[in-house]
Amino acid sequence: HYHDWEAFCVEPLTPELGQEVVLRVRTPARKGLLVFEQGGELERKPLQAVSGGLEARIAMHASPLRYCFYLEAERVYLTSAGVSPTLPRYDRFFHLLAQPSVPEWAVGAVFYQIFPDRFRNGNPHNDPQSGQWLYGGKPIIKKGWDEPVAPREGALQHYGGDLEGITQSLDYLQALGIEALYLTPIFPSPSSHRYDASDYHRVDPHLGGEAAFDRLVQALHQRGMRLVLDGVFNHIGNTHPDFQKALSDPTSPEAGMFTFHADGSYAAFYGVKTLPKLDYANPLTVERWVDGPKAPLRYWLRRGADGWRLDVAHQIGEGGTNRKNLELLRQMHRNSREEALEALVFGELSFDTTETLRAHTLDGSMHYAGFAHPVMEWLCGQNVLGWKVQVSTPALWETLWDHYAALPLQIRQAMYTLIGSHDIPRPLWRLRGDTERMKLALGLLFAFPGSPGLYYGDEIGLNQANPYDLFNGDPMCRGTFPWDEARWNPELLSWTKQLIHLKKSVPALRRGGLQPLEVREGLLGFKRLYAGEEVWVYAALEPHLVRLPPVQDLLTGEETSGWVRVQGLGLYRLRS
Ligand code: ARE
Ligand code: CA
Repeated sequence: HYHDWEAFCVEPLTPELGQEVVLRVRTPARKGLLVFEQGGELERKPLQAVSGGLEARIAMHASPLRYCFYLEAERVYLTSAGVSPTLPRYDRFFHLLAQPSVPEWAVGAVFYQIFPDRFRNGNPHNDPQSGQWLYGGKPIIKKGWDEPVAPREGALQHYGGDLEGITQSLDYLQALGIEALYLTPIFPSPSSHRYDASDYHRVDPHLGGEAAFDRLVQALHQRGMRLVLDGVFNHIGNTHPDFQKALSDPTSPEAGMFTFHADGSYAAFYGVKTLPKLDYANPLTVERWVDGPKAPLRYWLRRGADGWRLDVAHQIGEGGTNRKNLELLRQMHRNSREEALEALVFGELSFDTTETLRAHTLDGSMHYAGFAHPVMEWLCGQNVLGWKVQVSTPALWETLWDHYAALPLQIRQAMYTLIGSHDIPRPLWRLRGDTERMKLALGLLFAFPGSPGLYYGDEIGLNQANPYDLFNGDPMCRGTFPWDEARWNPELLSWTKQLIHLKKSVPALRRGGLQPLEVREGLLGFKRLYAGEEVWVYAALEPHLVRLPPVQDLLTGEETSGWVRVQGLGLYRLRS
C-alpha cells in the first residue's frame, strides 16, 4: 500500500477551516473506513469506492485534522508510519494542517546561510578595532581577513564582515541560484557570533547599521529574494540594559523577566552566563519580546524581514515540548503572520522536530536529526563531535523515512534541510577533503525533500584548518569566505549550480513526495514524485549496478535504460 499526497497533488494542499477536503487512498481494496479526529472524539466514516481506490469527503473543522484509513478485507490501518493491524496512536496518523500553512515561496526554496562577520567585508570603515571593548573581561581582537580562526580566541575574534558585503555579493548569490538568505544574528553584541544581543531594535553598527540593513532588504526584494533573520528569544545578552537593570534592582519589573536563584545565580542557556534566559511565565516577558506592538518579533518583519529562524526553539518558555513552549511557538507564528502575511517561521529544533511540528506550531525546522546528522554520519563515519559511528544504509534510510513520515504533510517539502551550519563541522572537513564525497553530500541535500540551506562557502570547497571542539572556543567552521577565485574549487561550484538549477526546474525535486526504491549496503535509492512526474535518485558510496526503465539522466541530459552503473549521485527522470 502506498500513501503520499504530493504525488497526485498539483496544487499545494492548504485547505481553509470549514472547507471540504477529499481524502483518497490508492488501493485495490473496495471497502474501508476513514478514521479521523478533529480536536475531539475519534470518528469513523465509510469510504466510497472510486476509480483506483477509496475516498471520503469531510469538512475540516480543526487543524490539524488527524486521520488514517481502515481497509476492511485486509483488516489493517494505514497511517503515515505504514500499516498496522491495531488502531495506532493519534501521533501516527496523517496530519493535515489548515491555512495559514507554509508560505508558497518557501516550499523547496534554496537558502544560503551567512555568518555576517565572516562572509564579506564590504566596508572597512565600520570594522571593530582590537581592544575597542572587552568581552568576558578580555579585549576583542580584530583579525585580518586571511588570518586563520584561532580556536581558543573564541568569539573575541572579529573579521569585519558586514551587510554591505552581502549586498555587494548578490550577483554572485543569484548566479548560484540562491532564493533566500538566512543570517545568523545581526543586532549589536559584544561577541562576533552576536547570539548575546545588547539591543533588539538596532542593527550592529559594525555590520553597517540601519542604512545597510534597509539597502540589503531593498536589494533582495528587487531581485525577488527573501531574508530570514535569526530570532534569539530564548535568552538575551547579559549586557542588554534590561538584564543590567534586573541585576542592579531586584524589585524592578525587568528582574521579573529572568529567573534568579537564592545564591544570586540565574538561569541561562546551558548555564552560559552571557546568555540569561528569559522567563516567559511572566506576561511582561511575552508582551515585551513577542506580543506587544514594539516586540522585536513583530518589529523586524515590519522592517522588511521575511521570516524568523527561532534559536533553540524547543527551550523557549519552560523547555521541552510541554504546553507553555508549544503555546509560545504558536503565538510567535501567529504574531509573525499578523505582521507579514507570507512570513516564514521555522525553529532550530535540535532534537525533537516531529513532536513539536505535529503540534501545529511552526512552518518547519532545521533538519538536523532527520537529515544532516544521519546523512553526514553515513558519508563520513563520524558524528558531529568526531566520534566514530557506523550507519548502515538500511539504518540511514530508516532514520530519513521515519522523520519524513512523521512530519505534517505541508511541512515535509519546506524543512530547512542542511549538511552544514555554523554549529557543526564543515562537511568537506568531515569528509577529509574528498571532493567526490562532498558532491554526493550536496547531491542528497538538493535531491531530498525540503528547502535546502547551503552554508556559505560549502559551494566553493571552504574547509576548516583545525580540529573541531563544539564545547571549547570558536567552532572552526566559521572561517572567512575567500573572495580570491583562485582559491575556489571550480568543480564543486559548477556542481552546486547544476544541482540548484535542477532543484528549481524539476517540480518532483522541488515539491515531490518521497518513496523508497532500493536500499542495499552502500546504495540508497529513492523516488521523488509529483503530479505524474517521477525522478529516481541514487546515492552510491561505491559503484553499483541498477536497472532503469526508459529515463533521462538529469545530470548528463542523455536518454538511457536497462543496467546502468552508478557511483556517487544518480538522478533519472522517467520518460512518460
Ligand atoms: C561558545 C563556544 C563554545 C563554548 C560556549 C560556552 O563556541 O565552544 O562551549 O561558548 O562558553 C552561540 C554561539 C556559540 C557559543 C554559544 C554560547 O554561536 O559559539 O558557544 O552561543 O556562548 C545544541 C543546542 C542548539 C545550539 C547548539 C550550539 O541545542 O540550540 O548546541 N544552537 C544555537 C545557535 C548557536 C548559539 C546558540 C544556540 C545560543 O545556533 O550558534 O550559540 O544562542 C547536535 C548536538 C546538539 C547541538 C546540535 C546542533 O545535535 O547534540 O547539542 O545543539 O547538534 O549543533
Ligand atoms: Ca566592515
